[in-house]
Parts: sequence; structure tokens; C-alpha cells
Amino acid sequence: MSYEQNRRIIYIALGSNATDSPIKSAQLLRSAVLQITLAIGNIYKSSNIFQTPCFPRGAGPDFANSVVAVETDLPVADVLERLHQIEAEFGRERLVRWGQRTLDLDLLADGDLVLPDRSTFLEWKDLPLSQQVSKAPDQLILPHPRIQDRAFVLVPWAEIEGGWLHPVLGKTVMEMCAALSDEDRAEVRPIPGEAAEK
Ligand code: PH2
Ligand code: MG
Ligand code: MG
Repeated sequence: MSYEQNRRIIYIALGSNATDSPIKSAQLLRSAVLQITLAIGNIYKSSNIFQTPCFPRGAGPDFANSVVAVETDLPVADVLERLHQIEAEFGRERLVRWGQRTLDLDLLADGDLVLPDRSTFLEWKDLPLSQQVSKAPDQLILPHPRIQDRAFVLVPWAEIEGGWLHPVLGKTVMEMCAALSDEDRAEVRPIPGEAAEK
């Protein structure tokens, strides 16, 4: 019965700027979603795929970004390992942190799980931008500590599950998205032709 007990919804952000064409990057995200289905669980909801300017600005071509909600019964450590395997299969090379990415799969949240604990989460959440470029945690931090800053995560997420409540910040995805500037939100644009294919 543990199979049933542990079944839950997790949220994964997908990103790619491997090509100069957001349409091609979008195709790559769609194949990644198929791999996620095979390795992790059924897709419960998936957002449209958006074209977004690289953060930090000028560090590379535009990204294609989306968010999926996945139903799984796997322990969170296994989810992470399988995400890394899929990234590796897509030939990701981590040459420069935040450099050009073949495929980046970030676990955003696992229900209301906070890892490793609230105070470590808050330390990473409040890490100054100057240190974010060079410092990466050696353990899984959940929810992902940058969720609240990133339009390229919040806009697609709000499309599929705006009511998800952040277990530490006490805000929903919709509220965090509304707290961003109009400019930040407007830069997350549907890719022409993408939505029409659905
Ligand atoms: N991912 C990064 C760094 N910068 N910028 C955009 N627009 N989208 C991303 O997914 C992204 C980024 C690190 O993983
Ligand atoms: Mg990542
Ligand atoms: Mg990322």
C-alpha cells in the first residue's frame, strides 16, 4: 500500500537554449516531457511553452521554458536522479553555470515538502544575486529557492496550478506571479505556433 500512500504531484521546470531557435528548443522540451512520463510518472498538467530572455541578461540566447505537474510515487531522491539522467541523455554539458543549456530540468516543489529544513531554505532564498552566479547548493533545496524571482517559472506554472501554496513563503503561485513587475511578466511570451499545435 506504500505505493498508494506516497503518490503525489510534483512540479518540474523545463528549460533549453541549446539552439538559436526557440521553436527547436520547444521541440526538445516536448521530447523531454515524454522521457519524464517514462521515467517519473504521468503528466497531470503541462503548460504552454514560452520564449523567455536569458537570465542573467546577455548570458546566452533566449530560452524555451515550461512547467509540468507530474504524478509520481518515487522518493524525491530518485526523482532527482532520473531528472539528471534525462538531462545527461540530452547531452547537457555543464561548462559554465548559467551558460547555454541543452536541457535543464529543475524540481520546483514536491507537495509541501521543505528540504533540508526551513532555515537552510531561507539562507538559499536570500542569497545575494552576486553570489547566485557562483554558488550552487550541494544538497537538494525544496521548494526551489528561486521560484519567487522568476517570471519564466511563475508564468507557465500559474497557467496550470496557480493555487499551489508555497509552504515557507505562504503565497500561491498566482500571488508570487502577480508580485513580479509587468515588464518581467511581459517578457515571457508564447512561442508563435506553439499553442496552436495543442
Ligand atoms: N535557467 C537558468 C539560467 N537562466 N533563463 C531563462 N530565461 N530560463 C531558464 O530556464 C534559465 C535562465 C539556470 O538553470
Ligand atoms: Mg537545473
Ligand atoms: Mg534552472
